[in-house]
Amino acid sequence: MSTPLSTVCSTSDLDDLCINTLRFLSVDGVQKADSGHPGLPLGAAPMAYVLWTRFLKHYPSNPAWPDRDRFVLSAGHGSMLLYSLLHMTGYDLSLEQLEQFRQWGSKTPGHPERGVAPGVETTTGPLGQGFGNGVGMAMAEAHLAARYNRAGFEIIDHFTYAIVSDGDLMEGVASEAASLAGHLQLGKLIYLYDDNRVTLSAGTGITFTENRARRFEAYDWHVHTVDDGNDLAAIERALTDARAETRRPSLILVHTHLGYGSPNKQDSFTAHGSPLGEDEVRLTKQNLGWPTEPAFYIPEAARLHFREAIARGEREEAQWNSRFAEYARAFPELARELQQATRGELPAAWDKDIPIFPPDAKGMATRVASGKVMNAVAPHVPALIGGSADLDPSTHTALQGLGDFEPPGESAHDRQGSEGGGWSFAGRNLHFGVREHAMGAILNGLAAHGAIVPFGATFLIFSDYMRPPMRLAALMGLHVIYVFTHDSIALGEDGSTHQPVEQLAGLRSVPRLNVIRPADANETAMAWRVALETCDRPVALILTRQDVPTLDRSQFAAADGLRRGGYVLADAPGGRPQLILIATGSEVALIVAAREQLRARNIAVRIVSLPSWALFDAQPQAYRDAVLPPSVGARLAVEAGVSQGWHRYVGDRGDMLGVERFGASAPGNVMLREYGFTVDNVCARAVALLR
Ligand SMILES: Cc1ncc(C[n+]2csc(CCOP(=O)(O)OP(=O)(O)O)c2C)c(N)n1
Repeated sequence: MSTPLSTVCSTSDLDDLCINTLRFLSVDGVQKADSGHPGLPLGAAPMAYVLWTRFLKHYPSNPAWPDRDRFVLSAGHGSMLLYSLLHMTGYDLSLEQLEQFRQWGSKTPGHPERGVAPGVETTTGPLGQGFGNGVGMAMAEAHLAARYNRAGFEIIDHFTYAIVSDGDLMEGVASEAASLAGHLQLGKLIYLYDDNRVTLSAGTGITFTENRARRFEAYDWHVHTVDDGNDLAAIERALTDARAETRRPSLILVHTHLGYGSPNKQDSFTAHGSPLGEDEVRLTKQNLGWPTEPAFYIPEAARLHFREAIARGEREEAQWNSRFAEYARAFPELARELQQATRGELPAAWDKDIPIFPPDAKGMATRVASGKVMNAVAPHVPALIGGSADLDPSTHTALQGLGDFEPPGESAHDRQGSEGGGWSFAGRNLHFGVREHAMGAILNGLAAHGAIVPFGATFLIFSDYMRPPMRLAALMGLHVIYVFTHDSIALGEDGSTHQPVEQLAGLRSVPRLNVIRPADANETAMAWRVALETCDRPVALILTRQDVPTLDRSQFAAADGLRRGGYVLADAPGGRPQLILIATGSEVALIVAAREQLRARNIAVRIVSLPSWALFDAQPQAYRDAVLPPSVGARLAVEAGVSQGWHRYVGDRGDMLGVERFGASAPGNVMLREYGFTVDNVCARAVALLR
């Protein structure tokens, strides 16, 4: 039976009313779904309330307004708190959607997913990722502000906020990202830490006892503590201080109680990840002076107060629009460039300087070709920024003369490794340091921010260190470009620890991640075109350390066949092959040579370059059958990686020359020979298929 608020609710205080609305929308959502995490919203609602009603610059009617503040709920398991905030402040997320939390087809999945509910900036849930995403967003803001703002025209000027939890701070990726954020002096990055000292299965007393404040001070963060997470004035003061601190990122440790208000579960891990239970929900509501019924109760006063966000946002957006219009009159070129980047479009003639590489039997490593292409493109594509995890000389990903993204001022004392062109946030070379995992998370933040197409580079083997954010990039459909070099056992002497074997198969298994392993310099140029033109997903370029011949395209099919994922490089006489050889990347040169030998033995051979399974699989069946005719069962695939997955292209009667064990230390040519990547062996394996 419904009880009117006036007779039960012991408080008339508007703040309490609003905070309890967030708390109990969250609790009721979890209870109805019979699944979810009520503990965090109960404890963290006050800090979320202060941030969202007194500081956050946003416009619920236009969640894509470019200069909005960014908010990340890094502790994504507290998703009902975010959904409650979005609903209450007037985003297009109905109460029915909150009631459908975690249900099929709803806009309120278990953890917040970018693109599903409006206002969700990034997908979170895997702890620590949101922490890294926020750093990327703050880097994007700093870069765009340095590039586009002009005196009197601060058109890029926003904060990045997050709520982070114990779990976020425990994850290694947060340490990497925090270290870099401190070094970079990202003063507009402000994290509220829900310091409740309880995780999923225990108190932090058994796992996490370091001094978090001193840890972040050591990273050169500005650290502030709020002793009582229900003290709104203290939270407001801390946020005001954090915004006034322009040099260092801020961490505000807010002491809260997991499951606040629950008589039997507060401060216990039992409040973390399961519904409170109907009895406990009732007791908690009673304890906090909330009507026990109806569920999903929203007092009108609370709704009206939260909805002030709409008028405020409308005002702020309108002011920004007029500032931007003035800016566009004063700096039309810059304004056009920024708008184009924000829309995710490439500028006209962006590709006019991409080289055509002449045929060359010695050739060049595809990592080298990639570096040349990047440097030909970057001057025309201002949105392209990125860097490597301390591997620039090896990955060839430096954008020469386009500046180093570093804080201006005294930290510029050591300029070893500078790419030239200036030392400031306008620099387009990001130095991630040896931090692959944070690099992946930061790339996601950069891309999610908008107006930036980020790239990140490392050795293919170390893609393993960044798989979690890569998966999220694919899940979100973010336009991120990965440059992975040293792509096989052929990298040689560094040995088995550095020789990728299973990485290609692993990356290819990620839905919506386009993996491209180009065969030569011209395929590499084409791969970069695809990477830049593909806006709705991440692309991983897989490149060699060693030289590969640049094919003579007057003898072989044009490299733009790469756009279709796979193509006939050279055919048998009359287009009637007895045998098909298929390869990717550096092994294409091997099947090209094998073809010569087999032709000399009067065997009708077709050779196929298959740089991208994802693109090839997306082709119509007729095209795929034209490249790999079902009537030709004798097919040999050659790739210096595990054979897993190749049977779909070689079929039951085909074979695969791959690498089914770890590598070893030896010069690259010795490695290839010992592992059977020789023309003779390819021919022998191929001929065996004809018997
Ligand atoms: C990378 C990762 N590992 C494990 C989990 C499962 N998990 C979800 S929440 C949680 C503990 C969270 O504790 P805390 O961050 O303090 O959140 P709170 O208990 O305050 O809600 C764990 C282990 C996860 N979501 N992500």
